[in-house]
Amino acid sequence: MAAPSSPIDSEQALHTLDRELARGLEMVAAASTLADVEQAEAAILGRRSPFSEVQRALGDLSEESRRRVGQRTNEVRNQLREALSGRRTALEAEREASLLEADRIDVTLPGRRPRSGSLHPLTIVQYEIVDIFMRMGYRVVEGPEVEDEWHNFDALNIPPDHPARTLMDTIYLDVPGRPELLLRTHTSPMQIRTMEAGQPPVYVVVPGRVFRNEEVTAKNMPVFHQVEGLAVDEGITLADLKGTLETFLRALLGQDRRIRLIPSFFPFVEPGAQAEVSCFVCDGAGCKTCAGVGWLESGGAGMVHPAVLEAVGYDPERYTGFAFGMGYDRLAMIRFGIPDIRLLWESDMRFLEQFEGSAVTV
Ligand code: YSA
Repeated sequence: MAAPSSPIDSEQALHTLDRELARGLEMVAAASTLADVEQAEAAILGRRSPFSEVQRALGDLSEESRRRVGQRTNEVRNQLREALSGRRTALEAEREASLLEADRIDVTLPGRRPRSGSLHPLTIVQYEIVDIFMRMGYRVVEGPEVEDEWHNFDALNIPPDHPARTLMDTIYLDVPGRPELLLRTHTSPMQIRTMEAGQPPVYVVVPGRVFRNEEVTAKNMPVFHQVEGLAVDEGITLADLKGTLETFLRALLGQDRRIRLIPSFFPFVEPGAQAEVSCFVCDGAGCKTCAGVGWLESGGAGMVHPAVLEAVGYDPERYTGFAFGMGYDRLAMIRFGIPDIRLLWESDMRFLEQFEGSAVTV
């Protein structure tokens, strides 16, 4: 409760107002926190302050005195409020500045770089292969990894008792009622699927994973990658096959590489060939990398067998074609000088880091 105001005269009142103004301005100037300002306001203008007492006593003064003292009261109140508000603004600005200072981030320091991934060497080689063939006008398609015997073998002129079936140690799937399902042993079944899907001219490449029940060695994996190529048109010859493989392997492995086709057998081509590329280390002279022969094997190839063309309803009298299947894990080994195929599968960062920034250049 406020103390009852005692009657005062106007001189006394004016004196109190001057004193309170001086005291108030001093308190405001000394306030170093916002809480100090609140306290000062309560002390100078609060209900129990001498200033408020003068205000309450105004009614007891004569009219003339009330006018004079009332006017002075207003002036003093305004001055004090102005001082309080100025101090508050200044302290708030100070607080804001110190908060900003505390939150300051030094952007002049080099930032911590998040580690970004990079392409796996196999992916780099796959992209390069696809790019080379696309520039030669080939279409890129992908096929199923789970195949049936018809596409993987029969349609490719490999009958059930043919030794080629046992040569490619096949992994059959255990699906009830579907004994014909297997993991494709090569990408060649996509030759059949592509030809079944449309008429010549056909120019496609098919990159993808293949599976064989094989032992792991420095050059062999049970899961590896092939890229199949198929061109069927009128008037295609063995020279087209050689020229295409030469263009491709030189673009991938270097323009000074030489290519040779040595006779080989695949039931779905006639004639069949093994495509070899001159050793990138000794350029054909013979060294450790190529086991002294001067050449590195890169895949199988040949002219599409007329029986295969017939199996998909193409007229072998009108159309001829070539096909090839390259193992690109081994192409990646040649491309980057990787001595052991297992390195491609081990996810060893020390190995993979060497390919960071390897541009996909063709
Ligand atoms: C042949 C004639 C054609 O007209 C079309 C395609 C072919 C290739 C045939 N389909 C095939 O698979 N032949 S192959 O068994 O000799 O494999 C081709 C390539 O795959 C090999 O030259 C080799 O580079 C790679 N390869 C084979 N087994 C591998 C392997 N790479 C890694 N690990 C294995 N286990």
